[in-house]
Amino acid sequence: MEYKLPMGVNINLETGVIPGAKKLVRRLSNLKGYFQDEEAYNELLKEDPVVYEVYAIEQEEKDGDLNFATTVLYPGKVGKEFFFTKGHFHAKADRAEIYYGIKGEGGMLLQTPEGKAEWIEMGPGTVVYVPPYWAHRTVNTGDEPFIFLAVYPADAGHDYGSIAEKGFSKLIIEGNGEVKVVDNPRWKE
Ligand code: M6P
Ligand code: ZN
Repeated sequence: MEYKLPMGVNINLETGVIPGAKKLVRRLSNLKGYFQDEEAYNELLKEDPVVYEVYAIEQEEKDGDLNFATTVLYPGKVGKEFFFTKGHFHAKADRAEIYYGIKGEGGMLLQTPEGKAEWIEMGPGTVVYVPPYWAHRTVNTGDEPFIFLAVYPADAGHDYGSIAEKGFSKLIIEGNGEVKVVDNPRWKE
């Protein structure tokens, strides 16, 4: 038996950076078709801001192993809609996940394959359990970076397809200075 070696790393709690992790950057241009307000999207595209960064320590896609990653989700809006991550089902749909809030304010939007949605607010210290089969997207509803840790099975994989096409059945928007969860007018089952 060849044993892997254990390791410990310190997450920078101010910046979200995990030393030695693989860094992924998602700009607004990588989120084409995701936001409702196309005019606002095209206007902001001139700056093409970074919407989020992911620092991931990933293992081979094997049953029983675990990956972990921090996400730094920047504050901002496209029209009234707060910045969010793409959101995904797991390719192995029955794989669960745990998120842990580190810094900033936001929440998680979850959805079953049938389109039943749930919104869970997150701040520093919040643990969110993502059950098997639920798609999940995080949203920054604050005015500083929203930073969190995610721990997920190494063989979970990402299935972006149906969220990229149909989105979530709910939108998280700003209205009168408040965070509102509203029906997505473009949602169809
Ligand atoms: C978390 C984890 C990652 C995921 C990342 C960004 O860190 O769930 O697996 O990649 O968020 O989310 P997305 O892949 O939906 O853009
Ligand atoms: Zn996931």
